[in-house]
Amino acid sequence: MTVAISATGLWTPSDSVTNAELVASFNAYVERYNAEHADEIAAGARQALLPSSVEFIEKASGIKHRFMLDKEGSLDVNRMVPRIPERPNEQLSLMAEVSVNAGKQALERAGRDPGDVGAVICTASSLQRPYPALAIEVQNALGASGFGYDMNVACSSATFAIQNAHDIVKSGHARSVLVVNPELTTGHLNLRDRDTHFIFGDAAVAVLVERADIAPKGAWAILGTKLKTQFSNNIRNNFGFLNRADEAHRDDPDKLITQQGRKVFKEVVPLVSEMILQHMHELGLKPADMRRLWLHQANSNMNRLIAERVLGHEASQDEAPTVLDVYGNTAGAGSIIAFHLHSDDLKTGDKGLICSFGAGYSAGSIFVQKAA
Ligand code: CO8
Repeated sequence: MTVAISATGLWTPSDSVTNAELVASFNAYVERYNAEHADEIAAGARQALLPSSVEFIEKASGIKHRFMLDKEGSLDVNRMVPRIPERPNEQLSLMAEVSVNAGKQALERAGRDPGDVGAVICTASSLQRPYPALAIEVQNALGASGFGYDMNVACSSATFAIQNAHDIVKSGHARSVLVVNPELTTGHLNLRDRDTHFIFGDAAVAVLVERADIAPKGAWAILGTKLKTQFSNNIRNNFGFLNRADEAHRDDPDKLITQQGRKVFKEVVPLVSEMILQHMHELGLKPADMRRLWLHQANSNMNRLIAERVLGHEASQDEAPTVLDVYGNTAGAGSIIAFHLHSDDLKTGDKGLICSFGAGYSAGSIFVQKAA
């Protein structure tokens, strides 16, 4: 039985932040920090902080802009953390709310009622709480049947969940599975860290995975899925429920995302390109068969190199679209945003690849073909 991606949905916050705005806030913080510690810095007892720059960010990452849940709190130099008031338990939680927004859009685009959905998977690089599972809250809010569960594979959260959904449909546990991937990354971003403050943005996506024989016209048949992991500490976040048991380190910077960006770049490019080429070979596909690559959106230079290694030539924006300039890195949601925004123009029979890569390391590839 063939399994298909019937439709996708996308939710973005209304707050929009340019590099210039982000850098102005960061540099104001640096100036204040250096002034406050001027004596120690002059005595060599403390290192001065260095300013950030718009030119560096654009050249090193390709990011020009991102959407954020709360611009005011994130840019306020006295705070530099989004302001997100807690909600009472009776109210839909924030991650469930943005998931429902993206999920409803995917269902509408597929012409599907929520009651047709037999399972919900909520997948994200950071989950709002351990339990009850957000997926079950989303299932309840939508009025879907069956079951729901949460999972987390950092930037590969969406592709790993699509593979789970594919297997659920294939084995007959459900005919329609809704994958929701709410990425509220700015909640776990250290806006005082020069190396990472510019990288992430907020968004939520949804992917409806169904039996191909019930999928709507123009759905995407899944030709094959492949997942790979290889342990690395180069992207790490030590936030967790045991933090409260060691008060001395509870609020250290490693309880937010930290990364060795250079090392990640060098190690992940060959890992992912080789994985894609091997998967392509296993499916009997050739680079020339690929109409489009929807790659993870972490860094434009990284995507350029991976696309070139896969296709055998430098890829155009049409062959490997980038959404980094507008969205920044939205963790698991990046490749799905690229697919959501840049797939309607493809024709019946066209083949493409959705591919994610990130912390773990983790990588997921999903080859698809547009159905009639
Ligand atoms: N402004 C100005 N200069 C800067 C800045 C800045 N903001 N930051 C660094 N520099 C300087 C450095 O000090 C350095 O100076 P020098 O040469 O004098 O030492 C110089 O610029 C070069 O620095 P780098 O070598 O660090 O710069 P790179 O060219 O490597 O670019 C990047 C840095 C953009 C981070 C790049 O390495 C990169 O994108 N790497 C890939 C990272 C990646 O793919 N990460 C995946 C993350 S996604 C994931 O899985 C996480 C999921 C969790 C999401 C939720 C989190 C919130």
